[in-house]
Amino acid sequence: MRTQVAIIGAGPAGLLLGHILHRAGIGFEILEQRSSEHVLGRIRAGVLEQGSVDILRELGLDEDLDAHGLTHHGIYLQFEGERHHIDFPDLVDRTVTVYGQQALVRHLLRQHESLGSDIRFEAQDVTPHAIDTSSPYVTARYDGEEVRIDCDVVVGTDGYHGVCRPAIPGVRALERSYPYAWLGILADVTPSTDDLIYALHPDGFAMHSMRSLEVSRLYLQVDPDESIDDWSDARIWEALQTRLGTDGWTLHEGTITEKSITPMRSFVASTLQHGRLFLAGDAGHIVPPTGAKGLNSAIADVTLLGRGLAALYRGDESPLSDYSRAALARQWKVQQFSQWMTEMLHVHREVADEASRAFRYRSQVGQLQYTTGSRNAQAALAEQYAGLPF
Ligand code: RFL
Ligand code: PHB
Repeated sequence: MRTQVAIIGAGPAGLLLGHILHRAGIGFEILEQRSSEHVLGRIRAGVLEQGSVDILRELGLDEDLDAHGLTHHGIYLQFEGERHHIDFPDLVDRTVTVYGQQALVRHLLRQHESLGSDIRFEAQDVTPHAIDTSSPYVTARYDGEEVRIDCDVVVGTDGYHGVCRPAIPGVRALERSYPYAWLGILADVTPSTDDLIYALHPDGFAMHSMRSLEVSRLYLQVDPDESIDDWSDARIWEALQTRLGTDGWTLHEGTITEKSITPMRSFVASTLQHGRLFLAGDAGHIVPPTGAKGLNSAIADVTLLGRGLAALYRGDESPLSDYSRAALARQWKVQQFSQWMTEMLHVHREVADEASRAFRYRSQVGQLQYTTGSRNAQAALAEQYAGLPF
């Protein structure tokens, strides 16, 4: 078998890259190790930057987004029992859109079905080969048969645990982990807020997001070694009520339909390309979810990579050879923003002595007071949250 671009991984990065290549008239094939049901069942991210929305519009992939996406004009930062709004249109003339990754993946897949795209789910032992040469290929087992796909370029959109990054000789990991995790729930209840609430509370971080006008998404900071079995629904609501509570506001409770704990990590690969292999999305970098940047970074990467591949097939290799440098330059700005939001909003229980812990907490309150009190600081937050240019 032969194609122009072999894409490994059918998450949002791989599926969107397929659409970008289709638009450019470039042939592709996507190999995904999981079933389509599994891919469609993953919940994950919820916020799209304005630039991500613009890309989906340009590609004509905005029908479902327009029907179900919720335009948001900012976020709330809450601390010391008070809530402060950061107004994005006023500060930077931009908005963000709440639109679940699950809905995006469903729409991208449906559109691929109507194009008749070549996507192979449940492909086993997917392996890139000869990436140092101009004739790379990918092998896999599919429907009990060994397949070999010859191609011009291999793209690894196979997430953090994929096979493509380790295939790059000498690739290094620049990373840090955090001494906390997020317990996330989906609940059948109308959101109790118009914009997302990010709250620092002495018991830990809490957040109120949503998926629709009927479904709320909420998160709690927990210790990374905690078990979800120790968090009954009643205990979760009680913690959310305590951490998100403010005078005169009610958090409405509803049936919890999903709950899980996610560890938090910052990670960047030292390069996103080697020969004819390119990495995009979580395969190349991970952020803690506090800044809502993971999905958006995946969209930014494949946009850049798509432009590079289109130029390659017009006979100009230079944008593609600059891909890793350009994508990582943007990614490091996103990394520092995600780290900044994360450290400002979480309780640092790992700090051993009480005086240092109290100092840390009060300085975070000072940081939040400065951020909410200064128009310049608010604008810096708004500019980064609503998204840096692609
Ligand atoms: P994905 O989504 O992990 O997809 C990778 C795909 O590759 C497949 N795969 C393989 N296929 C073939 N062979 C192999 N050897 C393979 N190994 C893996 C996998 O099965 C999978 O289908 O990566 P992608 O496409 O780069 O997309 C990245 C995003 O999923 C991720 O960054 C976001 O979900 C992160 N994230 C958030 N990002 C945001 O922008 N805004 C948010 O609000 C936000 N919230 C979140 C998040 C992630 C979370 N979790 C659970 C990690 C909230 C949470 C709780
Ligand atoms: C979500 O809705 O899942 C979500 C929103 C904002 C974040 C993280 C997650 O920062």
